[in-house]
Amino acid sequence: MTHVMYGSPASLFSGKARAYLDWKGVDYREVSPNLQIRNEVIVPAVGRMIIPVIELDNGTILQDTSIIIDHFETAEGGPSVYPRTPRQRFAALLLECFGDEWLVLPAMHYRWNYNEEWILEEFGRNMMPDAPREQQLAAGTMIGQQFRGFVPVLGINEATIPGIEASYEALLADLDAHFAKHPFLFGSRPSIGDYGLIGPLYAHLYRDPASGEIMERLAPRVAEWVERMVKPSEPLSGEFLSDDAVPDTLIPVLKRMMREHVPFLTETARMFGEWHAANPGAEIPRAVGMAPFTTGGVSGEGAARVFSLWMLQRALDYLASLEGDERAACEALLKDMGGEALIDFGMPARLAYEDHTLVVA
Ligand SMILES: N[C@@H](CCC(=O)N[C@@H](CS)C(=O)NCC(=O)O)C(=O)O
Repeated sequence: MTHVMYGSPASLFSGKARAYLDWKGVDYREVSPNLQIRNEVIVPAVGRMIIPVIELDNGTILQDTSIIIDHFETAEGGPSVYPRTPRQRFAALLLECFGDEWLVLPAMHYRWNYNEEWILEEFGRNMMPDAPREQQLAAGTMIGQQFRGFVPVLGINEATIPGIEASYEALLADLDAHFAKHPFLFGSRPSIGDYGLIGPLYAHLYRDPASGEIMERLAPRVAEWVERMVKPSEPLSGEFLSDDAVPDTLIPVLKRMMREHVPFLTETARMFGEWHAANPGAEIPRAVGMAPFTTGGVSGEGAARVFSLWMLQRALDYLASLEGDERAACEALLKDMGGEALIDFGMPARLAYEDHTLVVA
């Protein structure tokens, strides 16, 4: 028996998990979840409908791509996507958080404002491959409504769209310059940071046709990196750069995270602290209100998602584990990227992900 991944070609986080599993050489098959899998496997095990979900060959269910990746890193051994040296590892964890939690803005904007009809049909094709087109469109529209509903909640609207597009186009230019010099973020091996970025940059921003045309036109080297990521020609190969080098070409990308994402995370943390003080022991909600953000010079408000803090905590835990020269090297890197706010971030409560749910540890 092999492992099963319940996932879908159009899903952001399925793309992250799939790219990793394929590079890692994991023996698995991917199954598109139908209603029965949803009701009999995913919802009973996870408590809600979400993909990707992995069912291991021993029946264990894993959810959350970071948990899935960490499971196989330990279970399979062999070359790792986690750099061993401090600056690279810390920067890679930051970029995983940035990709997973911040680049959903451009991903969802371009999908729903440039590819809506296509994606509704695509959802339908995945659900009922043999049905006539009209029926596929009707089924896809039902599923699509839920995801379309996330768009305003994330803070994507007429006022913020110009900023989201300006920021995304500038990010593409920065990444295009980086990939002119390096195949992956930190050398010739993909890192956990590459897997964070591939989620949004594959399904929504490369595979959706109108988005893919934009990426090919503005940043062809980013499109080539996407192809290297999702069709690894040599799994388990490559090296991270020597001497713990973080390429200069990544500094603008990290600066963007510090400038746009970190203030939003800081406000999310403050709001979560208030919520936690007022609701001790209560189940953690997905969002603790709407927090202000600025992207591409334009300001808006988006759902303050507690999960984003758990992703940031992964990077901050690593920083906290370092001492002496190693810690000093990471703090110097933070200063280079304008990330001093992360040195004493002050997470209001420690978070843990237990039984597929966020809890205060
Ligand atoms: N952080 C999770 C996120 C998974 C996720 O958001 N999956 C999306 C599809 S790409 C989903 O199923 N969303 C349903 C929902 O959020 O209600 C992970 O890394 O697996």
